[in-house]
Amino acid sequence: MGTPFHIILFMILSFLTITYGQDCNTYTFTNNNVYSTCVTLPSLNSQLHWTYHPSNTTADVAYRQPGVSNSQWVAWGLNVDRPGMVGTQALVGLVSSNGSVQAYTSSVNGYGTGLQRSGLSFAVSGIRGELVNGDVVVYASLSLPSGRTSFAQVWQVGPISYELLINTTLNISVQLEESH
Ligand SMILES: *[C@@H]1O[C@H](CO)[C@@H](O)[C@H](O)[C@H]1NC(C)=O
Ligand SMILES: *[C@@H]1O[C@H](CO)[C@@H](O)[C@H](O)[C@H]1NC(C)=O
Ligand SMILES: *[C@@H]1O[C@H](CO)[C@@H](O)[C@H](O)[C@H]1NC(C)=O
Ligand SMILES: CC(=O)N[C@H]1CO[C@H](CO)[C@@H](O)[C@@H]1O
Repeated sequence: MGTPFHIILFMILSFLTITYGQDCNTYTFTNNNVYSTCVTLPSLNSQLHWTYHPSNTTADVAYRQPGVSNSQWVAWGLNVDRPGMVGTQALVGLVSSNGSVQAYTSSVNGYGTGLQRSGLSFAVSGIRGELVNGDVVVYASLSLPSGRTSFAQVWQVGPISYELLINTTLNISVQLEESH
C-alpha cells in the first residue's frame, strides 16, 4: 500500500523494568479472549496481553493501545536479533479516517521506515485489528523462534504526538502466577 505516512522515529533509550500483572487484566476483549499474562509497557500506556504455548512455541498476543484517534497508526514488535528499532518485527494497526483498522506486519529495516507491509522473520497468523472506544487492539499469533522466549520489544504510536521509541525486554514465558 505504499507509504501513506512517513515517520521519523527518534530513539530514546530507556532502561526500565517491566512490572508484570497490573490492572490490565481487567480488560475485556470484544471476542472474550482471555490471555494468561499482560503487561503495561513503560510508556504510552500501551498494553500487551499474551498466552504462550510452549508445546509449539506460539504466543497469542493482543497489543492494545489506548487513546488513538482516526488516521493514526500504532505498532508493536519484537526484535529477535538485538535491542533497538532496526530489525523489529512489527504488528501494525493503521486506523483509517473512517475508524476502520487495517492490521498487517512490517519488518523494520531502517530508521526512515514507512512501516510498509512485509512478512516477518517468523510466522504470524490470525492478524486483525479493531478500534474500540479509542483503543486500538491488534491480535495475532506469533510462531516464535524455538527455544527463545526473551526478546527486545519496541512500540510506537504516530504520526504526530509521540516521536519516541522505547525498547525494553519482554520475557514472554513469564506467567501471571509468577507476578507480584
Ligand atoms: C499452538 O498450541 C496451542 C495449544 O495447544 C493451540 O491452541 C494453537 O492453535 C497452536 N498454534 C499453532 C499455530 O499451531
Ligand atoms: C474505511 O476506510 C477503509 C480504508 O480507506 C476502506 O477500505 C473501507 O472500505 C472504509 N469503510 C467504510 C465503512 O467506509
Ligand atoms: C523468563 O522468565 C522465566 C520465568 O520466570 C525465567 O525462568 C527465565 O529465566 C526468564 N528468562 C530471561 C531471559 O529472563
Ligand atoms: C538501540 C537501542 O535502543 N538499544 C538499547 C535497548 O535497550 C537496552 C536495554 O533495555 C539497551 O541495552 C540497548 O542499548
